Amino acid sequence: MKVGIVGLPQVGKTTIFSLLTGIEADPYSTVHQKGIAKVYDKRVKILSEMYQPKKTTYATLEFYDTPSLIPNEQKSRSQVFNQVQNADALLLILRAFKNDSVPFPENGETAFKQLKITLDEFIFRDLEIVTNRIERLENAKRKLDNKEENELKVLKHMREILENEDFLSRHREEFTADQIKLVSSYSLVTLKPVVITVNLDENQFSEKNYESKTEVLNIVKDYNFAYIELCGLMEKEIQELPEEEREEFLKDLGITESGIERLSKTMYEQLGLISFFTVGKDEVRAWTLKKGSTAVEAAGVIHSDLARGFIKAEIIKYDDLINLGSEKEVKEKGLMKLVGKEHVIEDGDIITVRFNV
Ligand SMILES: Nc1nc2c(ncn2[C@@H]2O[C@H](COP(=O)(O)OP(=O)(O)OP(=O)(O)O)[C@@H](O)[C@H]2O)c(=O)[nH]1
Ligand SMILES: [Mg+2]
Repeated sequence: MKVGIVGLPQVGKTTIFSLLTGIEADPYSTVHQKGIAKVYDKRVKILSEMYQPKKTTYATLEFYDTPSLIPNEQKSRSQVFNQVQNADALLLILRAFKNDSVPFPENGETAFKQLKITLDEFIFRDLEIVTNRIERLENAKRKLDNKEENELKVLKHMREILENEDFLSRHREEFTADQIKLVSSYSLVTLKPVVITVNLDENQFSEKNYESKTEVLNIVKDYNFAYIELCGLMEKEIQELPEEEREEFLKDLGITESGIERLSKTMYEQLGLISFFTVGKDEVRAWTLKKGSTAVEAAGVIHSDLARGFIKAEIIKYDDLINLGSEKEVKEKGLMKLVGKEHVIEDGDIITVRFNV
């Protein structure tokens, strides 16, 4: 899964990118990077303690940092959005933290103002693309085929929505899945899942409040965005702690999970993803799957050979394993299920695929 980090100048994009990926990014560098973030999941750690495998592998998300999005500058807009074209979701960073040495974005001295400005940029970007394509189709010096005629119709409908300064995702039900497919190569940004991430300072974090929060939350609800608050600097401190001290530190702050853990979870929810596990002496591993996927699809995520030669899958529930203490107990209680290809996998399933080579 690929996630693009976008936002106005100096809101903390690179700081959050570094936190997520552990890549020490140079904030003055003009080269923008991608990096892999581990999806923290306590269950993986617990399974690993149980099986003592040679290797423990967490699920991952891929993040892309982008340059400052400068309002009303077409060049900046293309530069930023071209970098996140293939992203499955966007992390939109808003700045609330106070820091006298870092200026707020122009006209964006509250998180809400930044949000409005950024959403407009999303809309301009899609409007540009949709309008260009409409012109190209209309000026074609030949008769359009059926598919192109359909596409033109879809694009015109989309243009109308965007001209009303609205997000396409808010009108999703006005289009069929096939219609959306017709325009999928344009990677329209107002159709992508969005996670609003507000970067707070320590005071705001402990007060759970910042200026314009109510307005931000109204938009989040209205647009069906996911939402998370982070304190960039505090996260850095948490990350630098040895693992044993982390939990204690979080407890002192009155929270149970670091921002990065919450962010992974939010990302998973917004993207409709679940985790399943494979366990054994060699490796304990978490895998990512779209909600509603079947056993054979899960097998395919592990290896295409497992999907091709799929016979059955053994499934035990993570909770059963933890409650009963061992695979043996789970089997004796009859809680291991043997399932076929079409069985729908649930979050926390531990899977062993039986297959023909
Ligand atoms: N006090 C405080 N400062 C922060 C926080 N996060 C980032 N900063 C500072 O804000 C400045 C900008 O942070 P960056 O992460 O470089 O922001 P950016 O959005 O990547 O900036 P551009 O790429 O130039 O648009 C840096 O000087 C950071 O040290 C925070 O949570 N608290
Ligand atoms: Mg940056």
